Amino acid sequence: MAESPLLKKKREEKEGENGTAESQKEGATASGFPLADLSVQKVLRESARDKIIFLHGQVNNDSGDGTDAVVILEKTPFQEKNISELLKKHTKLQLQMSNDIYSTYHLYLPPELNEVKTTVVYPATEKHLQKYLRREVYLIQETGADYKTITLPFIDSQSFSIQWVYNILEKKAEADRIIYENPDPASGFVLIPDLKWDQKQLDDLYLIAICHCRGIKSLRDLTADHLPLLKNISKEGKEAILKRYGAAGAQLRVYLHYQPSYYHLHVHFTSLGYDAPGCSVERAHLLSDVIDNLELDSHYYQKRTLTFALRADEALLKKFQEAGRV
Ligand code: M7G
Repeated sequence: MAESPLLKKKREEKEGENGTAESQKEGATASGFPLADLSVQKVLRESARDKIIFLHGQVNNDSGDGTDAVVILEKTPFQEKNISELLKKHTKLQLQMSNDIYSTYHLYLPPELNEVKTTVVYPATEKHLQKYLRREVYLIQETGADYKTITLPFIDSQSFSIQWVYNILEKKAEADRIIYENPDPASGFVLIPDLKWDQKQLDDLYLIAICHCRGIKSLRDLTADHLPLLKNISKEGKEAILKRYGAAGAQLRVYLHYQPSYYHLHVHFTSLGYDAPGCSVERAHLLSDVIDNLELDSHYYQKRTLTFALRADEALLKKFQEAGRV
C-alpha cells in the first residue's frame, strides 16, 4: 500500500523533531482520558477479521460513581514505508512451529511500530453503548408515508447530539484537520477526515463532507433544490482529495447513509478498494445515483420506498413493529 507522494509530503510537513504532530496530538488526547483507570464492563463487539474490539468501560468520577465510556481499539494497517524498519528493529522473533519449509513466528515490535488506534467516546450515552453492541438486524422497507408517520416523529423525539458537527462547521473543533471548505451557506460544505481514518495510509481513506446548511436531516429531505450542493460536494470533494492525497475520483466510493446515525446531511468518501463499515447495499446510496435520481424527479426521495436495517434493540424498530410494518 504505497503512500502517495502528497500524503508523504503532508506527513513530513507535520513531523516535528520529537515525533509526529499526530503522535503529539494523540499524547494530548491520551493524557485527557485515563485509559489505565478504565474498568471494562462489557465487550460490546469484536471482530478477529477486522482486528477491532469495542469496549464499554467506566471511569470513576469525583463522587466515586462510574462514568460510561466507549473505547474502540483497532490494530492499524501496515505502512509500506515502515516495513524495513519493522524487520530490522524487531525486539524478538519467537518460533511457533516449523514443518518442512513452513514455519510461523510471533514477531514482537518496538512500541512506535506497534500502535493501536484508540477511539474514545467519553462520557458515552446509552445510545452510544447501543450503537456499538452487536445485535440481530432486521430489514425495514420504509415507504414515503412510513417516513412521515413513523420515522420523522421518532427522529424529532430523539436527542442524539450533533454538537460535534456544529463544532466542525464553526471551527470550534478539528479546525486544523479541514481539507477543503466551500463556505457558501446554501451550497457549501466542509471536507474533513472521518474519525475512523488516521490518514496514515490511503487503503482505508475515509473523509466526510458536512454541508453548511442546517436542517437537511437525511436523504429523505433532498429535492432538486439541493442539486447545486450535492454537485459541489461531488466535484469539489473529489478535486480536493486528488490534490491532497493523490487519490483519483474514480477510485473513491462517494455515498450517503440511510439511515444515518447523525441527522445533519453529510457524504462519505472512502477508498473504492476499502470495505468500509456501512458501505453495504442496505445502507449506502451513491452520491452519483442520488444526483441522477433528483434530476429525473425532484421528489424522488420523498416518494420512494427505502430499505435499511435496524438492530433488534433500536427504538425505531419498535415503532415499525407497533405500526404493524415489520
Ligand atoms: P453516519 O452515516 O451518520 O453514521 O456517519 P455512522 O457513524 O453510523 O456511519 C457519520 C460519520 O461521521 C461516521 O463515518 C463517523 O465515523 C464520523 N464521525 C462521527 N463523529 C462523532 C465524528 C467526529 O467527531 N469527527 C469526525 N471527523 N468524524 C466523526
